[in-house]
Amino acid sequence: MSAHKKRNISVLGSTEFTGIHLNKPAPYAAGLTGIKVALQHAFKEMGVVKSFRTLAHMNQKEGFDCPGCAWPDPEKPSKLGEYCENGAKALAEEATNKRIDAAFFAQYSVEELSTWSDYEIGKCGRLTTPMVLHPDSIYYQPISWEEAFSLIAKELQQLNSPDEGIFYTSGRSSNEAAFLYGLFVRAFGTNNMPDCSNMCHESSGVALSETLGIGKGSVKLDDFEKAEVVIVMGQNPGTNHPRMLSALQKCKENGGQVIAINPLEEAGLIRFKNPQEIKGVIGGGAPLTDIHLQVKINQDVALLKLIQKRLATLDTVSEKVFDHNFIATHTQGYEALLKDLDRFSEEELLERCGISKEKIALTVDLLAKKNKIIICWAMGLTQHKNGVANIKECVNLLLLKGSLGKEGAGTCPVRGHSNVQGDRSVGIMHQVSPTLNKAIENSFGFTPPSKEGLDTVHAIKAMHNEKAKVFIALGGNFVSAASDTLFTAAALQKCSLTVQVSTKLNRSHLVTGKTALILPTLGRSEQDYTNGKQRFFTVENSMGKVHRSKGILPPASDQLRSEPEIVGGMAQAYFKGKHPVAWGSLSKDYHLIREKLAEVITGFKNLNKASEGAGFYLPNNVRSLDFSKLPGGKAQFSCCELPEHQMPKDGFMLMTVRSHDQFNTTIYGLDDRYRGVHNERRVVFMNPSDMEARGFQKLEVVDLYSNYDGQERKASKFLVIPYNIPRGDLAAYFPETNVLVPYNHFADKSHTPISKSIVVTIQKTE
Ligand SMILES: Nc1nc2c(c(=O)[nH]1)N[C@H]1C(S)=C(S)[C@@H](COP(=O)(O)OP(=O)(O)OC[C@H]3O[C@@H](n4cnc5c(=O)[nH]c(N)nc54)[C@H](O)[C@@H]3O)O[C@H]1N2
Ligand SMILES: Nc1nc2c(c(=O)[nH]1)N[C@H]1C(S)=C(S)[C@@H](COP(=O)(O)OP(=O)(O)OC[C@H]3O[C@@H](n4cnc5c(=O)[nH]c(N)nc54)[C@H](O)[C@@H]3O)O[C@H]1N2
Ligand code: SF4
Ligand SMILES: [Mo]
Repeated sequence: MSAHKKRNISVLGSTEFTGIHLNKPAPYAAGLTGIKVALQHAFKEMGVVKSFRTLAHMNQKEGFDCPGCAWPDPEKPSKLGEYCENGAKALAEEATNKRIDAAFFAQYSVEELSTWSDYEIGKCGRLTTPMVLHPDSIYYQPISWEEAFSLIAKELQQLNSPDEGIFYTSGRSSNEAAFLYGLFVRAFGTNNMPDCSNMCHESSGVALSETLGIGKGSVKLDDFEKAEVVIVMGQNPGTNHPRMLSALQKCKENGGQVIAINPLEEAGLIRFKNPQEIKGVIGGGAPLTDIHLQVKINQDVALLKLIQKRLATLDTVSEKVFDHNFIATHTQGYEALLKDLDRFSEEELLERCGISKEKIALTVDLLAKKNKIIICWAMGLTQHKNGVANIKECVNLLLLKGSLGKEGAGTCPVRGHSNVQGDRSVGIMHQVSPTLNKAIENSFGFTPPSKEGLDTVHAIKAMHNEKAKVFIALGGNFVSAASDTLFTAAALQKCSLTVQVSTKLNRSHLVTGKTALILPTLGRSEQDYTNGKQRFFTVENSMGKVHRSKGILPPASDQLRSEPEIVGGMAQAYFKGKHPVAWGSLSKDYHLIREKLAEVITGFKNLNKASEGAGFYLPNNVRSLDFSKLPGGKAQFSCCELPEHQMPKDGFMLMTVRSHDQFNTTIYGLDDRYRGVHNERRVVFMNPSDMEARGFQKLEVVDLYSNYDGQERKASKFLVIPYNIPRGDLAAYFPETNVLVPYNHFADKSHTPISKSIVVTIQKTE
């Protein structure tokens, strides 16, 4: 093979405008339009008959789990359909009738494909056959599975140390696949297992583990029916967890109230027309939010401190505001917290969060009287330098109110990918767990490595420094999802081999190492047969319930392999029979994987038996108020600092968010219906007063710049849209704006990139 020729790859793809038109932001979510749009997407990708047949099995007991988000299914799913508009889009994207075959790759070089937009790339169809990109080529060519596995084994063997390998996971993999993958990576000899959750809820995991002793939430779905107050912070459920709106609706019907804390007035939080009810289709729908606190970006700590201070003042008068019995029995650090709050003036806190005194008073009044409180949150809290502090302040509030370990109350970090929580539970992590290592050693007869591995941001750095040379991804789209797109691209391009186990074509197949492999795999919705017998797998939802999922569609191609088979194939080629783990039998028999998983991972006892039925909840110490593993055996109050930002003159704070028509880097369409934007993604939302001050017209073309540590980064060509957003704040979509996020600026402790608070300046495009 000749020496590597540098390919001419367009890392960012097309930046052409697509023909915007604007409407008023929608006054409600879902309703008839939601049903219509869901079906349009489904029919276009799958045809009418297949759409109805497949949707009828999604989120049903005998069917498959929605490939969209991790929101749980009700105990008794409605036979009429238990999915939302965006679940239908996620399914349509996976179950599309379009195919990418070897002829497609012979026609289009990676150089040409890389100039397309992510939307165009994603719409090409399902990957059907393993492909290789040789160092001297710009065209992918077919390769057999066995040759692909040998190529991987050879590259892995050539590394100077196992720590030169990076093994990424995205949260779509089943528990079985993820467990086997983690086992292979450890057997290979490294803990370099960066995961999409490093860019996602890692801040929640860190904050909750330190304060409550478990990195997961404590509520169950039916707690929403019993809650007196649900606070939805830094989350846009109408788009990203649409069926959560039904849970909020039930809370309201039972007399509960909803507080939304968000710089934007998201449609899904204003009013919900439940498509499963007649009144939701023909009526005006149900109002959801009682109080909207339009906090400035990244000022949630200030807001929560202000609320705690006001509640503390009221408590000195009535003593019924805080749950003193709960505080005395279950917590540590109460006095220190009260003292610490004295450091902050109410005036400063009020000014920082930018909310009116009246709204704060309303909120404090409501919270003072109630003690069944749920706090839900997502990326609006986790993706900041102080992401961990944001969540610790939420825990403070719940502890003060005794809102844990009782029905209708608790923590609810709302997870992203459908099995991201399960993947972590079964051992995908870069941290070392001595208990897990011991259990693996006992069950499998080898000693896993005890050195901490690299998370996402540190894996990028290692590849850039050529300290890591082989990158393998079980799902996902690393180059577009990670921060600092150009830096991340350069890091991947320095690798000797990049491998993507994928269902659909994406940019990470085009921005590659010297050699690259595409290994096509089965999706959720597809049947997984071996020796004439259909296999199923298990997943864990956002509330810690494990249940099974069984596909119903014939596979997109007869060459696809399941994820456990692909992992097993890599392991067999690498170890060549010289390893105590029976990789071959495990990758064929998921029952066997589950047996071993149950032996090794706490809480999964009887996994095989339990996953036959309705599923089961994993143990959760917060539900039983057992804090014995924490200092003093108590839940911990935290004293956190306020965030500091170096704002230049004319600087703005930018949050990078999802449109209504995308799943992370998968672009379903070009609309963001609820925010009134149609047929365009290159937009930046700005307060009309800021536009006036800066002399920007509606749809002015501008460039965004960030400048960290003296390095300027630029995102070119965005259209300014006047929007109801606090002054000084901006919003734009990811992945287009990931070029602006410096890879080496991330949350303290959790290392989550600062994708929701990027300091930028903005200039008219020359
Ligand atoms: N359809 C669809 N569903 C999805 C996804 C998808 O892309 N599409 N992605 C999945 C994944 S992986 C994830 S992690 C989740 C993400 O779900 P979300 O976290 O809801 O997604 P984002 O669009 O990032 O929205 C963040 C929200 O936080 C607000 N926000 C931003 N900064 C701040 C802040 O400083 N303070 C406060 N209080 N609010 C702030 C924004 O205005 C926005 O409403 O969704 C999952 N579900
Ligand atoms: N600026 C900015 N950046 C962000 C975020 C943000 O809010 N702002 N959000 C972050 C968050 S929360 C997350 S979770 C990450 C997401 O990061 P990733 O998880 O890496 O990205 P996805 O776009 O979800 O991955 C999509 C790809 O997964 C593959 N895929 C889909 N289903 C399957 C399957 O069943 N098996 C396999 N093997 N592959 C499959 C398809 O090929 C598809 O192209 O992005 C992060 N990046
Ligand atoms: S709420 Fe999430 S899991 Fe449920 S159907 Fe919608 S996208 Fe799928
Ligand atoms: Mo996520």
